[in-house]
Amino acid sequence: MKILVTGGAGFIGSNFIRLVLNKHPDDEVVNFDKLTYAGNLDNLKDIEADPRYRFVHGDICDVEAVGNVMDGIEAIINFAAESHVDRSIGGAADFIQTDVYGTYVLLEAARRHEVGRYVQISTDEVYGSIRDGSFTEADRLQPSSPYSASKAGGDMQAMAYHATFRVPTIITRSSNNFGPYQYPEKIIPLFITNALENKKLPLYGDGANVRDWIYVTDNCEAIDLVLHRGKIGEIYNIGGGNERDNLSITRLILAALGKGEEMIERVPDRLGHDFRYSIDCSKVTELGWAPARSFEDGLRETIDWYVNNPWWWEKIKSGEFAQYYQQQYSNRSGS
Ligand code: NAD
Ligand code: TDX
Repeated sequence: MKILVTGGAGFIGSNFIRLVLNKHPDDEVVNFDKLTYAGNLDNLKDIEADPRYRFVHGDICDVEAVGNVMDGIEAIINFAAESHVDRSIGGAADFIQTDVYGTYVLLEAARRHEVGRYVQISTDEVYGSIRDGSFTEADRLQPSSPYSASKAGGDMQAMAYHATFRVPTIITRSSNNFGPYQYPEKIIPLFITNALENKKLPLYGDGANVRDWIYVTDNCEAIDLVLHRGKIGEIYNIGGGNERDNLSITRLILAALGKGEEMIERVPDRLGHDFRYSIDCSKVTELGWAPARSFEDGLRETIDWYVNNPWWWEKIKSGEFAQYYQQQYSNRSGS
């Protein structure tokens, strides 16, 4: 199969491309990525010479550029997005542009070129926060951040293109991913690398907010399964079944690195901070998927990866990220 992966230079997309090339010897992958601050070709260094892989620098909002890579494409997997909640609070325009309009451009390309499958990579955040119980795919969407509202807009376009034009869409909504190659603005890589640099770990609010964590390759396996065996027109929740509050994760990271709790700095809470995400994953489980990593093993492997690969994250943290973090941190400290 020849697959167009958009956003393949990011965290989950790069892990997905690696999985596809390893698992399916006959597959070819075109990685179409704008290389925003989060896109990084270092994520794919080990596979860039594979003859079944091709990188194309482009924006999913650019109709012509997308059209130019569609030749022979049998499936589109859309990972491309602005993905960080805090940045969406600082300004939502890029989120609406890429996550909604960009999705529309790809759906149009899928329609015109009659691709066999279109997989929209979405998030559990579209359901909003839930105090008790778990959301199923049939629950209504109640996004609370500009990021999750934009992702919900992309989902709605995918559903509409299936209903109206029979574009063969499938949506996956996963919980919080963690693992190698995650940009260090997200809590787990930020806290690991800050601890390694002897910098404080900025914990929002009281640290009681809960996320369900999934190791990135477990999500990639589920996406691969859904691509091949999922039912057209359906939505699949993909969660690790590892609900943890932020303070517990912070403590695990500090303990693993031999650091004390004085490294934690309580900072003002995120605006509109969702308290808890939880999804029911029966549908994808019935397809035959189960996560392979426990949270503890995945976290250990992730910490080891950041410890052993400073070449990857040190240049990120001294580049674009440094300015972003400075601004973010001074806003929160109120200074
Ligand atoms: P990421 O921010 O690491 O990577 C996003 C990638 O998309 C980057 O390579 C970037 O250059 C590219 N991109 C952004 N705008 C683009 C555009 N206009 N055209 C082409 N490429 C563009 O994100 P991630 O964490 O890998 O997330 C991938 C997808 O999974 C996103 O759609 C996100 O909403 C979703 N998701 C992420 C998580 C998570 O925990 N990280 C959880 C659930 C869902
Ligand atoms: O410095 C921090 N301190 C902190 O306490 C950061 C960056 C985060 N947090 C808290 C906020 C959240 O409760 O940690 C939790 C996780 O935050 P993020 O890593 O920013 O992830 P989240 O907001 O949950 O969203 C992530 O999961 C769902 C991804 O960024 C999304 O792309 C995905 O859809």
